Amino acid sequence: MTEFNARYLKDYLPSDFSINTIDLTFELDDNKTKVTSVMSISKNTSEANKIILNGEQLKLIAVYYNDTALNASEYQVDDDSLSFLIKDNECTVKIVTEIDPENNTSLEGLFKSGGAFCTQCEAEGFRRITYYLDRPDVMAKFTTKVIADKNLYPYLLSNGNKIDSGDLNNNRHFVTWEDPFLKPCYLFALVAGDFDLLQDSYKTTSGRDVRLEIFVDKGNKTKAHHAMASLKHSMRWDEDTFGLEYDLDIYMIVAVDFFNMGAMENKGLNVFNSKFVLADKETATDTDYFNVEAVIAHEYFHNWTGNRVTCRDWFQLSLKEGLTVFRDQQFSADMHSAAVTRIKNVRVMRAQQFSEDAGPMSHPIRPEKVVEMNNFYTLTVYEKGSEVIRMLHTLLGKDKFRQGLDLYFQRFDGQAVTCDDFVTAMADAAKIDLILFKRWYSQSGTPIVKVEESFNTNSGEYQINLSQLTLPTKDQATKYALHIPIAIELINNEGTQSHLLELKSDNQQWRFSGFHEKPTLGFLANFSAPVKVDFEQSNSDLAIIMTSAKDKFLRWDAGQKLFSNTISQIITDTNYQIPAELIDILATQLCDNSDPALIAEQFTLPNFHELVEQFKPINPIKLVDALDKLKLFIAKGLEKQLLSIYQALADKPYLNNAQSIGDRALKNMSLSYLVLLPEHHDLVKRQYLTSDNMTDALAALQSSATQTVESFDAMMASFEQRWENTTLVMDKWFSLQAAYKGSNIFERLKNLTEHSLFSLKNPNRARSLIGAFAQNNSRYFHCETGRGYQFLADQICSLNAINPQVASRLITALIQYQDFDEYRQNLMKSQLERIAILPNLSKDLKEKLDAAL
Ligand code: B3K
Ligand code: ZN
Repeated sequence: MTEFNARYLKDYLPSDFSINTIDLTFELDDNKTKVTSVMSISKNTSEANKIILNGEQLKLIAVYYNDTALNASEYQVDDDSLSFLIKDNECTVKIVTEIDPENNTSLEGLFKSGGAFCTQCEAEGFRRITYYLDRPDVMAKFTTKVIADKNLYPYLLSNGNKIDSGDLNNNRHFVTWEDPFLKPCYLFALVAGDFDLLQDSYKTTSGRDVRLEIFVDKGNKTKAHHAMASLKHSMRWDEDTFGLEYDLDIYMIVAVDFFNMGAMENKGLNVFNSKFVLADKETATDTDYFNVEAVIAHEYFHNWTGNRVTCRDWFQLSLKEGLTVFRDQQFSADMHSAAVTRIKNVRVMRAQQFSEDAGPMSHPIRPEKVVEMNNFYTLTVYEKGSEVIRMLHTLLGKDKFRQGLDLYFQRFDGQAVTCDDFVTAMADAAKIDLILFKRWYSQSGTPIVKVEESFNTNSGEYQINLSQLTLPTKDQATKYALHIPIAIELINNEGTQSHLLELKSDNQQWRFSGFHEKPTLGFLANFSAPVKVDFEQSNSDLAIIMTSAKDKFLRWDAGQKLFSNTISQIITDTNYQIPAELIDILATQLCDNSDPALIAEQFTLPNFHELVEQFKPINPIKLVDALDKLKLFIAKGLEKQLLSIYQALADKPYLNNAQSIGDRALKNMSLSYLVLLPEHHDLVKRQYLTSDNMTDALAALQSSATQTVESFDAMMASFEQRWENTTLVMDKWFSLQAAYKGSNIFERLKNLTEHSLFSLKNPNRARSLIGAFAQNNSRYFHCETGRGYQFLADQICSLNAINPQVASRLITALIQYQDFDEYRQNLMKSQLERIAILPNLSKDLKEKLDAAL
């Protein structure tokens, strides 16, 4: 078994060498692409003599030092490096390598997606293209010449501005690109293919004209308009909000079907998973529209937070990712309902990040130890990282935050820096002390904040005691107190007060006076910190918050708490009768028709994963049963109201605006309850048959999959026939199949993996079946026979050889076995052990298995 070495943040050393310029030439070929790299290299210290370049899966053809070919005794080459002596302070090195893009199923480096060549270099994929100092603090000026067949690859793209193009022999042509900005190699990109092109332009506030180009597969141009509009909105928003303008004359986006993640912010040439570009009403849901806009914005915002100022080393990943997620979340909140956007962010934290933070791969937002960097593109680095930036925003206020960001760019534009540099800029601009706050960067785990309150009727004084505790995690035994901003509301008849409390030690008290009766405490308004709250509140207090809090997040959260309290009772007491007052409380929320999207969120129960996090270790089937029971209780109790809401909205025409999107969310929420009552199954079928948009069609099918509605298979067959040639829609079809709640699910899964359109080589397709099953079909994924775990493990074993990154994502559902009862822990562990003995186990899986077993 290969041993993989861990790398540590504490071992960081600056590079001995700089690469000042790199001129690349690609002669594209499916299996033998020739890459010629000419680099001007200089020494950073006079002691430096041997350069060690990173390189993997490369065939070395030749190395030249100042134009003289080195012979084999003058360099050393092994599986992951090429090294030789650098005798001069400045020199030129030329390296020729050969690579095989067509057989590159890992989708890192240069690979083929459909008929097109494209690249993915972050984090360490450039070393699969050529030998290089593949680290983000080595920044060079790139010039790239791309040569390929003229008919197959009419578009030849790379970063920056096009400076030359022309014809060559053998029906080939070339284009040369020059990127005027220094950049690390992870931001390098190349695309060659035949596409439809959507063009537009944008004028920045300072008057610069920018050409906007979106490249999509032939026939998909009409589906690129939403992405283009989203790009222009993002550009405008970043100018208005942060004074940040785009800096090149051209911004290109290419959509490809084979992609490991969402998208990549390469300078001037973003490469996107087509899922986050293409949208029209027939094929994309309202959620897809939202996500396209958010990902387009995210990658665009990286141009400043990521590209202009980048990371010194990969341990600093949250420097760019946490900050950019925060920026895209703020953008989405400004474009849509701020409350609903915030609720969606919080659900991700509670359902997924909290469990990552408590699981075997627990790490701080700035990890200290990494084996495979791709394993650290996590919810912790991204989403919790964004929550940390949001806390700074809350503590500093909007204006000081902006001043801090201005200072950050003023100090570090064009450099590769650290999270500490960022926080220091914020502290200097706002003139506040953030020393304690920095602990959020180095401490993993989710703090639990315990709330105790008391009221003195004689003095009218209300007191809150807060204490914080972070439990030990796999990576860190000792935890310390953090600086936690806690927004609260004190709700009473005389008017609600809002306060921001700064909890900085293990225990702290606050007193508020002048009350005639005890106020109701709305705790953690807008989810002001990524913490768990330990606070027993009565149903009547929760009901007050649900109707009277000023902060909409608090209203929603009180409802969620009411649901989870009820679920907890159902689980612990099999004879528990859900109180009828729950229906009365919920009924009041249905009457408020000001924000339909928010009502839909209020009626969405905390999901399985959020509840596991609260009740672990737990028998998952008991939890699924309790959720089903509560849902049915609500469906019966509010049948009339839900039906009348449904009927009032059922035939409204499709529009793509906030009101219409909210109406659809409310209607489909109602349907998800009504479908629990067999007498309403016809609604589902009718909606599926009459819908003219994917949101409604999918909602009908989803309800049918989870309730095994009789017509499910017939509807799915018609759906398949209609969409078999539309890749992104077929991904939805596979996900619906995976969510099916019938006991023959395992036969169905087997057939699905043998379906002519199924392939593990396409990450979206693999995730749409395997990921969706593990994530959304908890009843069968966790079924007592262990077949659910076995199915997942089988697929991971196959993916290990094909695409380690995708395999490593999917294993999350198995490594968090501590969340479940002992019986299931053992079943899950035995599957993990089976994966652990695979020959050629990838570094990605090995790191996670070592942590979990
Ligand atoms: N920076 C990329 C993610 C790269 C992931 C590499 N495994 C996309 C993004 O966060 O915008
Ligand atoms: Zn990002």
